Amino acid sequence: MIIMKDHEKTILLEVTDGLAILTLNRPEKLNSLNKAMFRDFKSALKKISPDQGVRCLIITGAGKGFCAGQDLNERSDLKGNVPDLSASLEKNYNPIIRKITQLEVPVLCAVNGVAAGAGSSIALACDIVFAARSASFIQAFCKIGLIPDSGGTWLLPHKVGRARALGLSLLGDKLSAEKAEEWGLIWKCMDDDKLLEEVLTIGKQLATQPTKGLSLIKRAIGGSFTNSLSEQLDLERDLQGVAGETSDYQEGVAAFLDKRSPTFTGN
Ligand code: LHQ
Repeated sequence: MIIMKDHEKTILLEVTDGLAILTLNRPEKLNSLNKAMFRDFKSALKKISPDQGVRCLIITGAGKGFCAGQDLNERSDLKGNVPDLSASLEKNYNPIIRKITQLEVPVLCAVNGVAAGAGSSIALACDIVFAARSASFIQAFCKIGLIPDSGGTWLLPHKVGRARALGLSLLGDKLSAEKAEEWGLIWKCMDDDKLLEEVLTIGKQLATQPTKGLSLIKRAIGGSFTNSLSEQLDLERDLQGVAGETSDYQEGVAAFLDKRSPTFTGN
């Protein structure tokens, strides 16, 4: 029997009253991603769905960093060998980004410290990104001859536009959380000692909301990046049709008319 002590688990997952908190847990290496962590990350994300009682997810990091991207120690044996980075993206990073963006619950990110390389992409793939005032975002890829990956070349221009995406990616400079908020890269930055408490309050609230409706909002907003206005109107028509069939819609209207607070089940 293998007994895992908490400090040996690369990912911690805690679910309380529909709110899941996923913590990247290799604090001594700024939660950089190694093989064990990919395995545990993917397995934890499989547990996040309304069917399994989860109605909101918070992703954060243990210790002083959020995530420093790929664990470069796993690349220490390169010594002239040509690594297959495409395979690494296909097997590990891309499935994680796809999964996070396709989850049928709101995903909040509490960026507690530096988010570098793929660590930045993971944070930016979440639906609402909060960051501690002392946190920063670094497109570290260019410093080691790589391109922003894990969605970086899509997420950055979509969020901050071409000029800023290129500046960040080609220079690899540290972007402060305050600047990230000012540029619209993230939703909000907060005082360090308030970050987790405030994100938890928002997460608990979201875990009581009409989960199905929220997941449809995510799909609609997601669709807008590739749709024309006309296609988007069709998508809204279809998704609103689904939203209108939920019991939470019935409850929302009934509660409004009764002048009481609604009790949503997520369905
Ligand atoms: C680390 C790391 C790290 C191991 C800090 N690895 N130990 C995808 C496809 C396939 C392959 C390649 O990559 C990718 C995606 C990517 O993510 S590529 C980008 C990889 N990440 C980086 O290049 C960032 C490297 N780290 C840094 O530049 C700095 O550590 C930052 C700016 C993030 C933080 O700097 P400091 O706050 O000064 O912290 P530190 O450098 O002192 O780090 C603390 C410890 O964490 C230290 O260990 P030590 O044993 O010396 O105390 C670092 O070695 C370790 N660490 N990042 N990525």
